[in-house]
Amino acid sequence: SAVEAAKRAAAQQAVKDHFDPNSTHVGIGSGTTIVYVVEAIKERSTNPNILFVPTGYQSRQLVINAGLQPISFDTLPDNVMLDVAFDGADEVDAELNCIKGGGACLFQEKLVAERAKKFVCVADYRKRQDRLLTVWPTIPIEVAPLSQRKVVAALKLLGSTNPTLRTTLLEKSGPLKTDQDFFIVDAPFKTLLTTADVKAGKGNGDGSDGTWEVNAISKAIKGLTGVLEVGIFSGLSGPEAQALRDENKSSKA
Ligand code: DER
Repeated sequence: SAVEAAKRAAAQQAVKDHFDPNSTHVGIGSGTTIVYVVEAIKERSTNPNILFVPTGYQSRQLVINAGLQPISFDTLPDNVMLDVAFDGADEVDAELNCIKGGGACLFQEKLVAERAKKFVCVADYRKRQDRLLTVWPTIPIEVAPLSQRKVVAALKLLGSTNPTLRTTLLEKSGPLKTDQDFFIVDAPFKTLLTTADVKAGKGNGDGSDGTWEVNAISKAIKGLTGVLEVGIFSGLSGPEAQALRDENKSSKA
């Protein structure tokens, strides 16, 4: 299909541009696009000693089935940063902020993304929007089961119309459980403003006028007791990315 071809093309380009065969540690995300990333890495990888950090059971199985060497995130030596981490996204905005969590793997995905010198988001044309929550309707949030009802109530106070506990009706009766044995709450919000939007006066961005900026809503949700992680990946990650961000700011100044 055209979509699968687009996913494969995005993955091939991402690996061509950002996979260095001399890498020692590479992060592998979750979802369907990442399957093409692993295929492309397999085609280019000559070094059998590269260690691949998965972001959940599906990602780990993908690495193993490709004959690549997995290493668990919690056995990484403290001083080791991943050379690069590849992952998909549900939506990406003009500032490269991402909505992630469609596959309910957002916690380990964020752990790995933040441990990488460079985070490469592989997303086909469907994911690209000016602002987050344009097409993808909700922010996925990983929540401790005991706190789920309280978190839903708090999300409504932040302006989410109908936060919903994710269930897997077809595969299992009852709520979906993540690889951490937590719940996912999907919280709809109005389209999120970028930092540029707030600077341009398009809204307060702090919820006071009903509009939220990407980082502000992410921080507000993360601050709720019982929330493990929020499916908003803001900007790039890692020290190299910080330098890019600073460079961007100075060039825009
Ligand atoms: O859950 C995630 O964040 C995944 O990366 C995901 O939603 C992207 O999935 P896709 O590559 O199957 O669209």
